[in-house]
Amino acid sequence: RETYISNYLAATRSTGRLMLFACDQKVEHLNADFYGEGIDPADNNPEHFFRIASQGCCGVLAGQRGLIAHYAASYPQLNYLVKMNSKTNLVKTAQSDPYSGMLYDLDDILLMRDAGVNVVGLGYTVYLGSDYEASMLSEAGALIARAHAEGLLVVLWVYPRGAAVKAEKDPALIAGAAGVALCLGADFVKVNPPKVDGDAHASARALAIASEAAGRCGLVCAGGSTVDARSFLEQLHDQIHVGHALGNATGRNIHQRSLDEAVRLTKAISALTLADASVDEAVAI
Ligand code: FBP
Repeated sequence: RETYISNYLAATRSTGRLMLFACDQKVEHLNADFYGEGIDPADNNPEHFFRIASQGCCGVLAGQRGLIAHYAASYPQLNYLVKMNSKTNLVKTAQSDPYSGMLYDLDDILLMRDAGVNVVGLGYTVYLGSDYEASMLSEAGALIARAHAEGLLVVLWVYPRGAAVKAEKDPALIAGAAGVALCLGADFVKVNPPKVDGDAHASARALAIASEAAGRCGLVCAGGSTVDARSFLEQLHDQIHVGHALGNATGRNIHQRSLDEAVRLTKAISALTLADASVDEAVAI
């Protein structure tokens, strides 16, 4: 229990809120998120993640075990959250229901922790509504129980997806996803922001219903594709103050920028997420 509390405090920087830097896209989206038009060339080098996190400010760096293992010795001060499953986007969900399999066993992560890597938590994706939902739910449930016994916190990515799902960002489905994560025992649930056509504030109000449905499981939103920094911070401010999100989970909007810009944005996001800064205050950082 003491390990769990200290990991929780480290991950949330003693605020109870989460600033998660999502660095799992090298598997999820292959290299499309890291090289090409509109993406800073620095992003093609995986060490970019670690430079940003170490010079900037985040609660946890979330990525697959191997990515973390390759760089953690050079960046021992960071809090790591190991993503336990992943799949690539070559799996076309229009033709087949998605399944994201476990990549390694919890024991492998505990060995890594014993070797000195600062692993504070685990992540796992459930595709709700997929034909393989039952497998992912039971893997997630068992993982959470074991992780908690080992003092690790768990963030579930819960994405409604598959042939049975007509609209992945339907507000009622997102609220349902939040409740599923709570019932599995997750500490935080990461969802896509619900979509209400043409009205950003209505989307944030829909998010408030999902946050309430998540109960004692904190809800955070995926960042999505990169937009200008102020627009991103305004959206995040709405998610927190209207949608009652308990933090953020941002990937591309951070790492697709130059090191300087990305470092600055992590500080702005952290100020807004963890210290209730206004958008103007965050932009000025
Ligand atoms: P972004 O902030 O870049 O949107 O990352 C969020 C994220 O959930 C990643 O953690 C994950 O790899 C990816 O998006 C999954 O996206 P998709 O909806 O394409 O499966």
